[in-house]
Amino acid sequence: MSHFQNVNTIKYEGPDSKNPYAFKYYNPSETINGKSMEELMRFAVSYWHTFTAGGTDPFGEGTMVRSYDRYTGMDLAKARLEASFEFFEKMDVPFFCFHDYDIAPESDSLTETFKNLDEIVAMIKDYLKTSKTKLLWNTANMFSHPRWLSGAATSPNADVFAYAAAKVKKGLEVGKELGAENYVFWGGREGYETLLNTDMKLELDNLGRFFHMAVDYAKEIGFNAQFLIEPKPKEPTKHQYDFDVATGIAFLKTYGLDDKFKFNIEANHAILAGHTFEHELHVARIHGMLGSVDANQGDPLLGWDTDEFPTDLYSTTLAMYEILKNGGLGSGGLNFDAKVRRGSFDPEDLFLAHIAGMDSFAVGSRVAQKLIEDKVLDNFIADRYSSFREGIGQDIVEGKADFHKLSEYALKLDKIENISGRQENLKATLNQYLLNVSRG
Ligand code: XLS
Ligand code: CA
Ligand code: CA
Repeated sequence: MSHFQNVNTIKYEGPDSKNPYAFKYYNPSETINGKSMEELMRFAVSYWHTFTAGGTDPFGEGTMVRSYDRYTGMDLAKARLEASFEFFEKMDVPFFCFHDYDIAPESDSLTETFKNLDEIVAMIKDYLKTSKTKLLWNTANMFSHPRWLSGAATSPNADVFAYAAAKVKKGLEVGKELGAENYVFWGGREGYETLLNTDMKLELDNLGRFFHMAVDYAKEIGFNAQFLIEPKPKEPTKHQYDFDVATGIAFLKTYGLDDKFKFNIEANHAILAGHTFEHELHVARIHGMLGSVDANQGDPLLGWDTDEFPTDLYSTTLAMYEILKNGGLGSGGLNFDAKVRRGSFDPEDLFLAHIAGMDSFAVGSRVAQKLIEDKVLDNFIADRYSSFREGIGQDIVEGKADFHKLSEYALKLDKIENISGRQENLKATLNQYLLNVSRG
């Protein structure tokens, strides 16, 4: 049966198209710096927001109208799976992502949970034989069930730690079985509410131990996916341990894990951490640790994790700038960890939302590529730091200066001449590129 009978495969029709069910800017085969848009952006659909979420909020029930709503339990899981592969095909996306809990129901018995999972994983494996859409990453949900109320690998309860290990062990096996290119660790409830009851040192040490065990097990079973940590500063706990990329790097280095992990950076989480999306991408990139992206946007007026579909062209442009500078995303991709609003309850809204997100990143990729080609920012930045390419600046960079030499130099200076940072002009130039380049 068809779950989305009102929608056909979405195609590129160009910027003048009035067809809502067509891409205006995302042209999968168009080349950006030697890669097709499809290969560069590697879009993924998130299973949880698209097929599992129903539009509930703290004030009300779900609003979404879905063909599979009449089922429950494993029948619901199977109907959702059928709908998902129809959706992937019609959206023509190369990837999808899921939590174990999204694809198969959890029960109080771990044995039964794994049995449910095995049954659905076997079905996914079958779909993957013919589907173009592959698994970008999977992960374990270790935050929804009450057992995780004080965290998983950072729980004060060793039984919970063991349970979490069993879930991730299974997740790694599933990832290998389905050919996942990455495995994601988002902290969930790995954080704390108050120091009055928390042994932070033990919790962090345990988290380090947990990640080492995961690395060892993946190696043991020959699962070569890239491991990714997804930082988030707060929500659900007040203090999340993986606050932002910089905190994540410090953690990974402290526990000797920095060569095993990269980062999955979510736009909305960057904002919650008081950063911009591009800041987080940049920090990861300059450390060689930009792995994958959860492409969404937050709302500064709300201040929580709203997971909206990305439509802000400034943000997509600056994000694509970092991604292009990174030489692409390697085994990562742009995963729409984004949900349609509660009022957008039609199944068709799922298509319209993904089109909006993909078109926004397509515009971003074109504009960013042109900015790079024309060296707009590169030349400006090179000039701004030119004092470090000659004289005393070059000595500093080459390690030929110490406080004696610098002090002697400074004492002889009669005046210091700074140059303008030209922020406003650079922003106007960005506008000019956005307006002139976006149509392709
Ligand atoms: C929640 C996170 C989560 C991760 C995967 O805020 O974004 O959905 O991406 O567990
Ligand atoms: Ca996410
Ligand atoms: Ca989020």
